[in-house]
Amino acid sequence: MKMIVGGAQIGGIQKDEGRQAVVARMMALMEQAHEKGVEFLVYPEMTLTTFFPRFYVEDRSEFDHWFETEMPNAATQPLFDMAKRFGMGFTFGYCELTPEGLHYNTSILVSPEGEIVSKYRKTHLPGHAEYEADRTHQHLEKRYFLPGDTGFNVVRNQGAIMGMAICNDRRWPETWRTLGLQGVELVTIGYNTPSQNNLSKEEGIERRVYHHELSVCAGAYQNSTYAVAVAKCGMEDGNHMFAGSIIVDPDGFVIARATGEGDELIVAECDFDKCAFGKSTVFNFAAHRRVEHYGRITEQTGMKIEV
Ligand code: CDV
Repeated sequence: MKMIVGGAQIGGIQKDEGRQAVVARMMALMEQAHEKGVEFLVYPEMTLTTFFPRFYVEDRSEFDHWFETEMPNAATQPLFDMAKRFGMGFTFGYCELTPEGLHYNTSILVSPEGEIVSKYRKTHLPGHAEYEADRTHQHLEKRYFLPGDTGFNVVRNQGAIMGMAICNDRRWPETWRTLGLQGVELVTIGYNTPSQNNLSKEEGIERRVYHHELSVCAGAYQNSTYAVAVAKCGMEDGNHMFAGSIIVDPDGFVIARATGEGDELIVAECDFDKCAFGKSTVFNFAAHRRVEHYGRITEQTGMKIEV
């Protein structure tokens, strides 16, 4: 079963850029995608707003205006309408404030009929919860979000088994294997990855991009799944985030790649029948996994040196 899949990379969103302007940019990319025959489109993490965890506020409720209390809402409804008109499925990330007052870094998967068929709340929140004066850049995701309560789930959408992860999740093999164990064929990942996080230990942008790509390619290969990883990138109010959006095949090869740091569409044809080979050979989980030796994965969080 073949599907043309797109990744809609979004360039920087400044603090004063409203939702409507961002949704207009998303719709321009969706229109391009439609012209290229895209049937399913992936947008980044926190697509609707700037990456505000860069900034500290003592009273975190001052940042509630970055969160959505319903989805779709007035700002995003035109995007849902356009996708339905095109018969295109899509996924995007946003900041969710629930009726109970809980804050999550969320993504949703929307069917071509315009129904939200799956919701995922980010599991692995990087960074810290309090202002850290010795850092050159703050990364306050732990201040503004709760760890997600959904876990990693899959849904059958447009004939393929799809699962979502968000940004930092892509670096954790547990994410991929949990989806792989459910037969995932397409993993979608939106991300905002700062090029610099702490100048006192500068890694360099090339190394950071390499680690991003390594994680996605390895996760795709080791679970024999396609993966689409899409950036929000470029400059946001003086902070740079790297681009590097990619589509990866079940052999772990990059089959589409963004070339710039702005709004950009990447497209690839995914043949989901190709997922079967790895899933039935090297990564035939039923035949080869040895769960009796994996207990530490769920029983232990941090490293313990006992020798
Ligand atoms: N938004 C993110 O989760 N960013 C992290 C950075 C902080 C390392 C990432 O894993 O890309």
